[in-house]
Amino acid sequence: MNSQFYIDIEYTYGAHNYKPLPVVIDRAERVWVWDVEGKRYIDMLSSYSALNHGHRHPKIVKALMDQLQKVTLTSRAFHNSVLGLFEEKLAKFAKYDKVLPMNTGAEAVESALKIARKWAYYKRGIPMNEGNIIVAEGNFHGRTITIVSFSTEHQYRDGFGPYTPGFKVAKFGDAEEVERLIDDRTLGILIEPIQGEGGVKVPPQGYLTKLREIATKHRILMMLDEIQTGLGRTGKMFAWQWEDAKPDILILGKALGGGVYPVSAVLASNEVMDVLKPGDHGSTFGGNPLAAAVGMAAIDVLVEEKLDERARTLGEYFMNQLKLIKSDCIKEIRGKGLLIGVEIKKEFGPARPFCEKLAKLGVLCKETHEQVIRFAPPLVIEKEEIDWALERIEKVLMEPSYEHKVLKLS
Ligand code: IF1
Repeated sequence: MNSQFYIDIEYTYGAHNYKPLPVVIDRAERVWVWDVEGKRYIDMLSSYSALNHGHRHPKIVKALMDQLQKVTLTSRAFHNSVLGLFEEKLAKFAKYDKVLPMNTGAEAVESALKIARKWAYYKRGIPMNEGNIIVAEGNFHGRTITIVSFSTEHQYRDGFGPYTPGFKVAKFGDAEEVERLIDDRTLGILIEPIQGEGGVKVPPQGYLTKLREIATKHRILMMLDEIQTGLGRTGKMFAWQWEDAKPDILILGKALGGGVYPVSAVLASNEVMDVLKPGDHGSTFGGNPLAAAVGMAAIDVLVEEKLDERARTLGEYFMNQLKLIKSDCIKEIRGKGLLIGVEIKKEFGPARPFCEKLAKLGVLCKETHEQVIRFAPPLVIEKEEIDWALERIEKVLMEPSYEHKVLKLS
């Protein structure tokens, strides 16, 4: 069967909630994927930073295969011989007292909101069910109804009301506005250290530190969604480490599953996490043996292969090389570590056609919003592989300048 066959049956039988590039991936290894015709591509999206370890990392695949031979699912009605080891490893790795194991990022975000609210009503004296949480304009935290209730992106909310109340929106990067919005019902702040979907928006240096100070001063919870920025992506194990801004609640997902299994988690102190009593919250698959085994291997590989340092040094190299490309269509190049966005000037059209041209040349990436091409390769990428991609990126970014000049002259 050829690619079109797979594209057609997906279109016939699958919901049309995505418009994928016309690439049908059949096989993957580290940073490379092959389509059904055997054409090779370099993966510069990493499934939105879920593939920090690369495709099918041998140590992570082995952990999954070994656990498959023992027990895969027990529910939390019983204990299992892996979960506690994973919780201990993750708690010590991220330096928190306790871990709530979940599956997807949105589930972890929802769980964090529930924990924060319960803490506010039972520990902080905020009147029951009257709390509010401050979020950022341009936020992306998942697709549940509560989460899209505080999205500022029309399409993510349209047709999904009525919406969950209890959220206030502050301009991203503006700590002073956050403080102005705090009232006697405010219980927390939920922020992405860098807004991925928002267009790889990096806040001013010091923003996270100011949020940390404000949260401490007003005794409200600082919650950081590091589902995309965490686990080495920005050049530190956690993006908050670029400043002195350790959150009260840390939310992880994506790469915690090593690119082979959905694993997410909420981390907090005993004082915060202990508001959850047996029966308060749960999940069929949360903390299952496969997730725990893979989660432990994912943490081990991050540390053993120093994937945070790789993201820092290779990210600097990638960013500097991109900045040498003298293309008229580039408005800005921004990001941190191996989370990089190239913003295209509006007069050169949206970013999508650039991604389509790059795919034809064997480079897989994705536009975020209209104008930004996001480059986020696996952190195991080699410098030579970045160079391979850069050759093609430069070719595509230089093309429109030529076309644009020719059109302008004519
Ligand atoms: C889609 C975006 C990225 C996330 C952050 C929570 C979640 C995500 C910071 C939810 C998930 C994914 C979801 C996927 C596309 C992708 C995405 F474009 F949607 F926004 F990465 F930027 N917090 N992001 O980035 O985690 O429930 O998906 O496991 O929904 O289209 P999830």
